[in-house]
Amino acid sequence: MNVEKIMNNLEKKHPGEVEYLQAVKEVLESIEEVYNENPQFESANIIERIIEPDRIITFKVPWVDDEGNVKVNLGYRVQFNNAIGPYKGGLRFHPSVNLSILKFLGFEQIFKNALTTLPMGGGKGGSDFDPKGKSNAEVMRFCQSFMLELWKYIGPETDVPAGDIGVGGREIGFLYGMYKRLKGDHTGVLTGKGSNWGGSLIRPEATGFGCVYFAKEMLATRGESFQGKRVAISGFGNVAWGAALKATELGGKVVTISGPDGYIYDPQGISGKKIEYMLELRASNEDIVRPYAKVFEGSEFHEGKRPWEVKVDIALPCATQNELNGENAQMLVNNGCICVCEGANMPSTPEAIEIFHQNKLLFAPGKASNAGGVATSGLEMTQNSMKLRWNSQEVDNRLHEIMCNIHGQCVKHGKKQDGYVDYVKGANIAGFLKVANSMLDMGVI
Ligand code: NDP
Ligand code: 2IT
Repeated sequence: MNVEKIMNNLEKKHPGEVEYLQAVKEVLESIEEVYNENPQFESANIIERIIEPDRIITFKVPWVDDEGNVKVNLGYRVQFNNAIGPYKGGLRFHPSVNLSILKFLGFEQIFKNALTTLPMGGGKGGSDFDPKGKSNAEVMRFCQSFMLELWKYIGPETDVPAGDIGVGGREIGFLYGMYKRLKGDHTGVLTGKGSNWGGSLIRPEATGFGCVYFAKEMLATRGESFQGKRVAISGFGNVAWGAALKATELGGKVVTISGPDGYIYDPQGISGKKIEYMLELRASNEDIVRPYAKVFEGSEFHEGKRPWEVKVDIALPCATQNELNGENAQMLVNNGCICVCEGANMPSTPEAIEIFHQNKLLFAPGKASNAGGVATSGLEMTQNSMKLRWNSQEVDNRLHEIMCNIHGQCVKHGKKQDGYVDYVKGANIAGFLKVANSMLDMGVI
């Protein structure tokens, strides 16, 4: 495999799709060795087939705001690869959404879903709609218009969307309501549903919990644990919330959260009521963490800054892609951080990852460490198919088991001769082998 040549060709075909090209390059570099050892992949031209989505659906989403103005947003669904199961992946509503971002997320999702051990292919979708400052009625009308187009392309055995940035329980409710009306079926076509109408218990917590379970496994390889450790979390959304809950439960002290406006440093620890307050902040639809510092004495708001300058033992980036760069990584290393476990998708830049590897930090890429969200979506699909419901303990046990299994797969494929585990390589190889071998089994289709 000639990674440079493949990347040059891909860049010519998709100029300017920075995030997508970044994600593909990282995977190709990690799997190069394994790929070259298995000539059957080359003869089936697996690489060219796996790096392009099966199809991309784009559509316009017209809707009317509360003042009667007609608005138009763009909607997308990228159906990337369904070799091991129906397309599966979230929907993102954020003004930054474009095709490059959704293609990167869909590509990552293929390997992440393969790692979960459940039968799910990879997909992603969303819109450049900005939920910030919108009323409930506006969000509802937008979601209904979005689904009026999307429903034709999804189904419980075809493509099963879920949430991501800007899409939580409220949006899934509006989307599902419209799907149900159009289709006339009450099926498991979206995950992250309300627990009264088919949603799995623990799904809201799952990504953050899973991320902390993964970090716990990594720490254990060095005889360490969360007990007494200072933890920096970025973001204040669904994933950050779940991670804060579980890290605190395991004895860690979460000292930061962040938003687009800056970060909060709370040396006493963000626990109990303060974690509940994160939900209030999120529901306010205002996109800021600043108010936290006014509510909780002793905490500080650092405007326009990222939390990586704070001295911590463990960092859990849970906001968005490329939010932790080389400089931030160096700061974490200098401050004695031992473990970085990604809750978000691709939050660390390639330069940051290089620094973590050089300094032998425990570093987990999102496609392994944030797979608990989609894994629990998979468990929701299973419960919907079986028409039954597991209790929280049952779902949590399965989630824990899946995260331990993913950790094991990463160690198996990523352990170097000196004992250091390259989790990026491990996750990419394990995910790739499962999907590529499945594609081989099914011939050229
Ligand atoms: P939420 O919308 O609940 O929260 C996202 C957080 O990131 C918010 O704090 C948000 O602030 C912040 N954020 C978003 N974009 C930016 C930006 N450009 N600059 C700075 N901050 C930003 O989303 P989730 O918690 O669901 O998602 C967080 C990350 O986790 C994403 O990378 C997502 O892909 C990933 N993920 C989510 C899963 C899930 O199940 N929800 C599963 C696996 C991964 P704001 O929105 O106010 O801008
Ligand atoms: O990035 C992700 O894995 C998600 N946003 C969750 C996807 C899902 O289908 O639950």
